[in-house]
Amino acid sequence: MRILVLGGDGYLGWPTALRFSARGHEVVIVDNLARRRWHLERATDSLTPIGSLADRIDAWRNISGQEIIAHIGDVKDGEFLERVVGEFLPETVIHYAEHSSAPYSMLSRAHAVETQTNNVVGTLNLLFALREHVPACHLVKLGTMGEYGTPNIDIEEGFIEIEHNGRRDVLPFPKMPGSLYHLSKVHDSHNIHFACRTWGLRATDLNQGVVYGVQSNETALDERLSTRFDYDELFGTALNRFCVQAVIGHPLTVYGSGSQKRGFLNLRDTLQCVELAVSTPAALGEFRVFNQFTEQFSVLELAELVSRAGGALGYKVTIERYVNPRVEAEDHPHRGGLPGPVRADEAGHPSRLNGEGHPVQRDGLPVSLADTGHLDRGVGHGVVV
Ligand code: NAD
Ligand code: USQ
Repeated sequence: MRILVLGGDGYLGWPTALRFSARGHEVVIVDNLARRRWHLERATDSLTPIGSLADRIDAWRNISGQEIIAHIGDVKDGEFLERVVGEFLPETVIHYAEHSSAPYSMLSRAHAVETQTNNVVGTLNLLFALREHVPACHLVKLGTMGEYGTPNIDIEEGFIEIEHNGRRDVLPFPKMPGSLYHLSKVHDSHNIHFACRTWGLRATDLNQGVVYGVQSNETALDERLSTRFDYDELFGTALNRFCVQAVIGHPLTVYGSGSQKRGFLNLRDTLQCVELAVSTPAALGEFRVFNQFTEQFSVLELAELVSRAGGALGYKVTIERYVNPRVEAEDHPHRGGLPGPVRADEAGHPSRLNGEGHPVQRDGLPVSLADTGHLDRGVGHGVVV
């Protein structure tokens, strides 16, 4: 299959490109290397020593004999994207090419405008390129659980049946996200839904929880294939940060009461979710939504798990509560709603796609901590709270 991976130089995009290339698919990457620039601007960096995209692609060719083609360019540039789509004629597009940091989007007007422009314009350009050149192509888009916010009802997968004044309809689930980044993903979802309804495109929106972990089967083959792994306060996600903090002896930075809940999944499960979605595409005109995470924890529960797992590996782990730098609900019944396609085996939610998860408490967390432990020689600039 011809697969276009937008954002293929990123944390999730690079291991995704490797996975599909390893399976023998024809893979083309688009990335404008913005993520690397954002770290340069803030003097932060990936803990894993990632090479340039060209070096990583060379390493993959040497190791696997497979070729990945990369185009360096911006999906905000509609003509560039049309050219790539028109020439490659992808059968599947996996779209990760977005600004991915909620706290970054909340720093200032300029950061908010940058985040929303980047994400909404890039996705709109993609929808027009697909309509023009490959209307039957399956778009797999990374959405996010945070699009839903923290309502006081169960979160459904994308849609909810509503009865109002005696009539019923199935409508998009109401969304009240907690950051301007998450709002950009809501706008994307609406635009993609529109393109499916109106133009007959096909798309799967994967609302994933917070991803953690360092390795996939392919990145583990050779250090030169590593994906990025960040632990700074803007781009490092909670569990990845806690793993690094445990290893270097920094207190785990629990924001506020720590009672805010999130759904979590291992990087290996992100790849499995994406593979499942790609191998069973949406129908023409269909906009599918899947909520994806293996388990749900409060941030404090998560810190306690890391503390126990770290202790078992010989690390002395402490937990500290910090004034929450984010404006977010801390006491709410749900965040993840019902676990989706790849989940801990005890969860009983029926789903159209099913997979084997790596639960945090089983193999996910200890493996992730051990992987992080191997990297501790690289922690050079501390963990910013
Ligand atoms: P990332 O920043 O590592 O990856 C995004 C990649 O896209 C980067 O390489 C960046 O350079 C590129 N990019 C950004 N804007 C671009 C543009 N305009 N043109 C071309 N390339 C561009 O982030 P990630 O953690 O891999 O997240 C990827 C996607 O998955 C994002 O859409 C994010 O919202 C979503 N997501 C991430 C997580 C998570 O926990 N990491 C969870 C749920 C959803
Ligand atoms: N948190 C802490 N301490 C920390 C870091 C975070 O307590 O050191 C808390 C935050 O306050 C928040 C929760 O942990 O309540 C999650 O924060 P996060 O930084 O791990 O994740 P978030 O900002 O929500 O964003 C990440 C990814 C984003 C993705 C999202 C999935 O960066 O790309 O969309 O997870 S979700 O949260 O389900 O929407």
